[in-house]
Amino acid sequence: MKRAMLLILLMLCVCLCGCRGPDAPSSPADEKKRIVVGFSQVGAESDWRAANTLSMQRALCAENGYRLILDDAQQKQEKQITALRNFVNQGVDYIVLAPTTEQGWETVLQEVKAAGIPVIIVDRMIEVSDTSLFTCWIGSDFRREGDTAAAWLDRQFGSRPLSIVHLQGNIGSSAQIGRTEGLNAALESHPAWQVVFREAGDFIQAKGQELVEEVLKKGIAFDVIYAENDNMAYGAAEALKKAGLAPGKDVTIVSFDASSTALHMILEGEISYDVECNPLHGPRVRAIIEQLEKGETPPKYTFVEETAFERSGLKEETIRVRGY
Ligand code: GZL
Repeated sequence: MKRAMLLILLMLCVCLCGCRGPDAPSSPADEKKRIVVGFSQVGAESDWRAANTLSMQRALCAENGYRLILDDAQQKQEKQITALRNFVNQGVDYIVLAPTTEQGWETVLQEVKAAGIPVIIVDRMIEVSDTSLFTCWIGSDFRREGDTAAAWLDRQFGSRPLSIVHLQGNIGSSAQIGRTEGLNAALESHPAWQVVFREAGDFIQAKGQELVEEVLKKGIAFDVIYAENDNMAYGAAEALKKAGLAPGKDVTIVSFDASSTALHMILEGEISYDVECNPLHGPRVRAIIEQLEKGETPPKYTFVEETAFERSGLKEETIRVRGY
């Protein structure tokens, strides 16, 4: 009898300790099962960046089996380097890096490689002598974006004289390098085009506005503003309006990113052309991690599909469906 009682008592203990209802809060065991991803993000400087961050958060969420550790570097590479070192110390499973600039990653990526943590580069490119320092890259062809914008300028203005104000992104970032190269190539083939002002606005709206206010104050004449992202284009349009000029009428604005605000400005006639830069890397990064988890090898480089927008053919519905 005593033995039977003991047995029942033992089974009761096992049951109470071992089982959990379906809706029990996640235990440390569950927490352990999640894939931990350290994401070093450039910052929060633009609509594009906000959409990119949200895309990553939605894809690498707890419901999908991830724990995302997001670090905002405020556009400073040194903060990203610190973040990568912290991720190594935290023993994350994967690192996703959206690099501020192309140079300066060798040392810290050597440390990450030594720790055996795969690195996925998103958005902009990095320049490293040893490409085994990162597993794969997914992002945009920025030179093609610049060429696309320059080709539109050619269709609008041909070989007529053109004075261009060029608002650059962060100097040394792939987005700035590629978009600037595209314009420079067009300047080579259009001798009557000239850049009358070129400064870095760091992809920030306030700086875009300040630079155009500076140009207007100096009395520099110009026909076109080539803004390397939408937020600088918003600032530029604001500066023109404050000076009594009509963006899209008195001055043509060409921009990059194609965020929803900018596309509405196209509908309103303020921005004339906008080259898309797709920020929705979250699902792509998740697919890459799931490939790696299965021991598969993702492509080393993946360029995302992108288009461009102007007034003709653009509808409210297009903007709504794109959702960012
Ligand atoms: C482009 C991205 C750029 C965007 C800006 O892929 O790196 O950085 O064009 C953002 O809006 O700040």
